[in-house]
Amino acid sequence: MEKVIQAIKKHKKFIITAHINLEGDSIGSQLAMKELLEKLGKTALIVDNDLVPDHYRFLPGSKDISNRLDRVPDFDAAVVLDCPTLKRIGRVSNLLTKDKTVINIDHHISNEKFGDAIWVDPEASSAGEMVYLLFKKFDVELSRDAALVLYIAILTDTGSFNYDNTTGTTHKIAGELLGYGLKPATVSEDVYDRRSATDISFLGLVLSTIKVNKTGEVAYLEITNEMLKTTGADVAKSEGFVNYARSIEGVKVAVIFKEETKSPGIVNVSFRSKGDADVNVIASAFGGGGHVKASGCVIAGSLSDVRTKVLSKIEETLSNGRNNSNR
Ligand SMILES: [Mn+2]
Repeated sequence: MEKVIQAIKKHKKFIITAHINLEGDSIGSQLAMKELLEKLGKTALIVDNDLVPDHYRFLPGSKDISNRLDRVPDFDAAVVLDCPTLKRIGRVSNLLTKDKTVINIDHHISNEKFGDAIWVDPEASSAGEMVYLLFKKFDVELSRDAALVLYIAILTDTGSFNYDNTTGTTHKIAGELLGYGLKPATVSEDVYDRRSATDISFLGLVLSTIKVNKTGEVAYLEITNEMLKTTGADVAKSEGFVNYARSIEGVKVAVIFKEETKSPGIVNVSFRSKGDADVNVIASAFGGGGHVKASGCVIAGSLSDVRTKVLSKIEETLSNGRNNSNR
């Protein structure tokens, strides 16, 4: 953290970025980071590979998140949030020429420790939690808006305080953020209860693909481009669907396979685990990564080929785990 603080102090003109497929933590931590830098007298522009999905556009400041690389003014340092690898920032990596200082703030266990100032804390629930600690460290007061976006970062990355990245510290910080006048029920409604009927039909269609393997330990869902076409749904609305597979009793690893909408022949795979299964190891085997209980990777191939490969890797990993614990 100290190196990150020094790097922030040293520079004046910043860009802030995060991973492709923006979600609660990446958006919330970036927006709060922008406020922190500006309150420290710096300039800061948020530029991402993707646009903010519709259902997060209610977040204050989200309109200022740009995906126009050609409109980025000169800068001397980049804060990269919630990214285990530089590859995850997509096109934005083209802006990070050698003369730029890269500040890596992340909580993924698979973080490759890229950049010039690195603060990686796999114990942190979210990048949002880490940005909150920076506010404290710099002794900068948060606005209510910053408190809101950080609360949402924590809320979404902990699955509403259900996952085991939730700690006493997480609750303590969430409690402090609520002190800025946030109402948990209202925030939860804004984040989770604004689905359209289309979103629910889409969920129904995805849930109908559920399959469980022979041992009952692996459950999986899939999203095809055909399903998106028939329902007219936005793939970004599928955040959290994988948890339905994870909620089945006895399931240790849940997976959702998504056909890439823009590039056919590419499949996005998201993993969630329950108990002691480590899905970071499984995703890493395919060049991805993330957390022990939540990870992802991108694999080239048809959906059925990718499914076969991934399921056999999971079963192999689970059976290795069994053999090791027998010893
Ligand atoms: Mn995160």
